[in-house]
Amino acid sequence: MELIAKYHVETDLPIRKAAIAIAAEQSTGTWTEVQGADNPLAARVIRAEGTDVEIGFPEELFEPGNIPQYLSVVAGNLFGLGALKKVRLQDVIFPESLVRAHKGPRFGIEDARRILGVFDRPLVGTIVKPKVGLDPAATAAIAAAAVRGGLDLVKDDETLTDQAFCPLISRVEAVMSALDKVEKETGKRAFYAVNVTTGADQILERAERAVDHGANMVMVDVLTAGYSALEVLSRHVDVPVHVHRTMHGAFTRDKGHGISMVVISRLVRMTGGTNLHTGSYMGKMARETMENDQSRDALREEWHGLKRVFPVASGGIYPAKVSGNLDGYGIDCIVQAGGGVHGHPDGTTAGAKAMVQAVEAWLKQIPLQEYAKDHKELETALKFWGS
Ligand code: RUB
Ligand code: CA
Repeated sequence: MELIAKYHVETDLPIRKAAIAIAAEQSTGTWTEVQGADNPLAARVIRAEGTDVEIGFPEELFEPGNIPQYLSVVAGNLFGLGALKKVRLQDVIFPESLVRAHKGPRFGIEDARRILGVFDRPLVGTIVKPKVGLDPAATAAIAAAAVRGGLDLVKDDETLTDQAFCPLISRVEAVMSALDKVEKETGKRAFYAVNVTTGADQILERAERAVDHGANMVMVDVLTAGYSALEVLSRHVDVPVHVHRTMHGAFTRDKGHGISMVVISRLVRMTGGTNLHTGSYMGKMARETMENDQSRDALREEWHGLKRVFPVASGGIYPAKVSGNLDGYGIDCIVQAGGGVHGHPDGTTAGAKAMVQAVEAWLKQIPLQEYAKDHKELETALKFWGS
């Protein structure tokens, strides 16, 4: 079996020559002829047409279970090859043995739904805002206000970890005790994804400590911390993992160069995320919807028996942007708003209700303006941010 890597390549060389250069650089060869480079571990060019290149890498080239090593092969030094003007890794078809060397999510979509008792609608989440600067008590008050409004998930911003102004353990304790109180009063259960991102020497201990202090979900910034950080969490920590993709724009933004969100999605599913930010169809960071579709499918379609992962639409979302995202992602997704909840003129609980109402309107296929007539939080949101 082979691993097939698909690239977009821009070069002045004949495309086949460029493809051969990539295959050589990333397997047995180098810039000049060396003896023995035509051995069975040599990669081969499967396709080289226009700007499309597909390279087949023999399975034996890879160390099963070692994601950093896979990346050094399919997404390594080729990005610096002087003969290529641009190169983007668009997709990777992994052989079954490499996928199976990873366990995938310990908690998938179905598990997260079972924990919440929510089965028939998209989940609605929020990021606590202001992004940073709140102390644990203030963070907990905002989280509780959001869940009172009906939200299923409250998460930290990606830049909040364990700073002195809001120490992680005090934060977990404060937020979880506030959410327990809301659950006792209203029956509404929600996840709190506490951001445990840190260096490799500490992340597991930090996450375990967070869980010991009540955390029911942990969050990791996968691209800054590394896929191995996610993998260690999903294997050893007994709660679902929310995966933020901060820094992805450095790889994904240029459609001619870098690494696609689809590849990131596959790696996150292999290494065990429960939720992954995959981009929005409408929002402040909305980009290519085709890549959203492909990432969504990579997370949710049957794939060597691995559990399914929630795509998360986030970034500049408010009630009027909900339906466009749900049209793209469907029921099995999380739609999330920070400013679009806490910036509501009547506060966080009203903002949360307005988001939930926008999801209800989509589910019932009722136009938002129509639904807003007897849902005052939504009505206020549409007036304030536009519809
Ligand atoms: C959203 C937010 C998210 C990013 C992520 O806050 O804090 O971290 O938008 O973007 P707000 P993506 O709702 O106030 O914009 O999900 O595209 O990676
Ligand atoms: Ca953020």
